[in-house]
Amino acid sequence: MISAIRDLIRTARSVAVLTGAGISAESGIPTFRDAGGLWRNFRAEDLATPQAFARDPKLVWEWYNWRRSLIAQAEPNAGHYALAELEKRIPDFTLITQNVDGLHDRAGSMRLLKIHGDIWTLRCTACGCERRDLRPSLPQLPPLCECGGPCQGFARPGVVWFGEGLPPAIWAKSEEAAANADVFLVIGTSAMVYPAAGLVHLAQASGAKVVEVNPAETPVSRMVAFTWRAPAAEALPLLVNQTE
Ligand code: BJW
Ligand code: ZN
Repeated sequence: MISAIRDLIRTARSVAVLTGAGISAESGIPTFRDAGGLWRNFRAEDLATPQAFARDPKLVWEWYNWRRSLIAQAEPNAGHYALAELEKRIPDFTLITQNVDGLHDRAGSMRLLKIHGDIWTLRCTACGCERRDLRPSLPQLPPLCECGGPCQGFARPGVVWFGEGLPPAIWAKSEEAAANADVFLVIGTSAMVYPAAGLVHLAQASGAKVVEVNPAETPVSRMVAFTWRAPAAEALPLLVNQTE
C-alpha cells in the first residue's frame, strides 16, 4: 500500500492535506475525542463555544492556559517534518490544518491554511484587535485588551469555536485546494467537525484520490481510496522517504 500511495503522490499535479489533532498526538498533545482528551471532565463541545466564554471566561481561559503550557513544551514530530518536506517537493501543495498549536509552522510548513485559528493569538472581544502572545500561561484571566484605546475589553483566544464561522479567505482557499487536488491526504482527524470534514467529501467529489492516515476508523474511512492504519509520525516519514 505504501508504494501505491507513493506513486499517487509522485504523479500528482496537485496535493492537498487536511490535518487534525492526531498529527500532534506523538508530540504529547492530547487529541479532543480520544481517551485522555478530557480536561477536568469537560469536552471541547463544552468549552470551545462563545456561550461557555460568555458564562465563565476564566474557566475557558484556564483550559487554554493548560493547553498553551503543554504546547509550549512540545516539539514538532516526524509527521510534521515529513509534511514540510513534502511541500518542498510538490509545486502545487496546500496544507490545511484544524490545529491551533502552531507545530506545523515550527516544522517549517509555509503553504499552510489554519482554518480554526491559532492558540497564540489573542483577540479583543470589544474592539477586535489581535496580538500574538507566546507566554505559555497567562497570569491574569481573562486577559484584557492591550490596544491602548479605551475599550478595556476581555481578550479571547484567536480560535474558531462551535457556532462561529471559519475565517472566510482562508476557508475559500481551503475549498479551492480541496477541489483542485489530485491527491488529498486526511491525517489524524476524527472527521466529525464540519465544515472541515466536508473538505474530504469535496475533494473526493472533485476527483481526488483520498488517502487517510489514522490508527482508528472514522466516518470517511469507507469512502477513501486508501486508509492507512498507522500513527502519523510513523507513516508520513515512510511516505516522504519513498517519494525521493
Ligand atoms: C491519530 C493519532 C496519531 C490519534 N496519528 N492520528 C454539519 C453537520 C453537523 C454539524 C455541523 C455541520 N456544520 C456545522 C456544524 C456544527 C459544528 C460541528 O461540526 N459540530 C459537530 C461536533 C457535530 N461546527 C461548527 O460549529 C463550525 N462552525 C460552523 O459550522 O459555522 C457555520 C455558521 C456559523 C455561524 C452562522 C452560520 C453558520 C466551527 C467548528 C469549530 C471547531 N473548533 C474546535 C476548537 C478549535 C479551537 C481549539 O483548539 O480550542 O476545533 S473543536 C475541535 O474539534 C478543534 C478541532 O480542530 C476539531 C476537530 O477535531 P480533530 O482534529 O478531528 O480531533 P479529534 O480528537 O476529534 O480526532 C483525533 C483523531 O486523531 C482521531 O481520529 C484519532 O484516531 C486520531 N489519532 N492518534 C494519527 N498518532
Ligand atoms: Zn480592545
